[in-house]
Amino acid sequence: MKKVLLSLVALAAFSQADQLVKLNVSGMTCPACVKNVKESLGGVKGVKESSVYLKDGRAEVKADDSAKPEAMCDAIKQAGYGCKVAK
Ligand SMILES: [Cu+2]
Repeated sequence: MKKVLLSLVALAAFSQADQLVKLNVSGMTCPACVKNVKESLGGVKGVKESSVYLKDGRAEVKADDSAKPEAMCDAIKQAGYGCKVAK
């Protein structure tokens, strides 16, 4: 019984809150670029949802707390775009 309670506490500790990460993305010129950036973000661990704005060169990413903004930028850079985590 004690063991069950401990596992429940552990589970609760793992269900963290979401974070909203803002990124400045450069080099996007058309809707296909937006799609590429969205797909790159979707491949990053912890990312749940992303909105990418072509005109503004921005992306907003909903992710769980364990996700690293730097990893999101790395994924975008690997797809051939520039990225900086917005402060
Ligand atoms: Cu494009």
